[in-house]
Amino acid sequence: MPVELKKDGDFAVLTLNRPEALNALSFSILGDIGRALDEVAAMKDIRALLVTGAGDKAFCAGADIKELRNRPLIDQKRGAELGQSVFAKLGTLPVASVALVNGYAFGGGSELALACTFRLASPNAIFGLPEIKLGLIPGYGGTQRLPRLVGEGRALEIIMTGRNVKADEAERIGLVNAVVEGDLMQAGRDFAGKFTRYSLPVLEFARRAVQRAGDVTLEEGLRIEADLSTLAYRTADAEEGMAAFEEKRKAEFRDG
Ligand code: CO8
Repeated sequence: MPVELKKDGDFAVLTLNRPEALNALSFSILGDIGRALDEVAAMKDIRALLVTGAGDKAFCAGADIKELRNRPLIDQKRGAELGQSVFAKLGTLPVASVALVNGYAFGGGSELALACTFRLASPNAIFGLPEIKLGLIPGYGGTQRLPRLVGEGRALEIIMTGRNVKADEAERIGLVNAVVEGDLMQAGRDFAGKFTRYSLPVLEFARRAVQRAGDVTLEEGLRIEADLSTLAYRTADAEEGMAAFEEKRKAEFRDG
């Protein structure tokens, strides 16, 4: 299967499994990712999603260029909308996602990683939005999500030159949360393990509030924060967290 979804303890693991084409995203694979993310949204007993690519060479080399070439224009527009809507699902999942970038992440591959909540990279990871070299521009969210992470000037430079961004630079400019040596899957579990013991709905409120920061005015953002922090305050988990503080014990959250 070109997209595999399995459960591994507290985690759902989504693997792009088309290593012979460096996990390139055909339209059918985008559809598979969308369906897999719907399944993740319905999973009851997971606390985070890990996203990775099969093989040791690539996370994902982007949209399938051979397929893109042969599509009529109307399908291309639908293709961009499909990619955008599938990747947007990552932002509305009830759990956070961590992209484990284990090699090339080009074009749609970088955009998939950008749509995840967090990104970890192996030292050989190489990011890029090389669409300009194909006479294209990014179509699966890159022009919008990259500047939100690294700033407009750097995003424009990366997109307009199509240049590669190696792992160490990606970490320096905030494109990835960390570069990790060794077992990237274990690093992903350890990274997510730093937040998965907290209340899931409250983590979701935090994600929703921060994700809106790049979209709205400060005034509107503060209103969103006030609403979401009030929702958090009303949970039984907030009651438990504050009681545990006073009673000098570890809080036991129940995701409600
Ligand atoms: N699409 C299709 N096939 C691919 C892709 C791809 N994106 N990337 C690699 N492959 C295939 C190769 O064709 C090759 O297959 P074959 O053996 O049958 O020839 C196999 O994967 C291995 O690749 P290489 O031999 O090229 O491996 P190298 O190690 O020499 O090079 C690279 C690795 C540098 C990653 C190179 O493969 C490469 O440059 N790939 C293309 C990267 C790229 O340009 N990605 C951006 C694509 S465009 C995009 O993602 C968004 C477009 C906007 C869409 C909007 C819709 C309207």
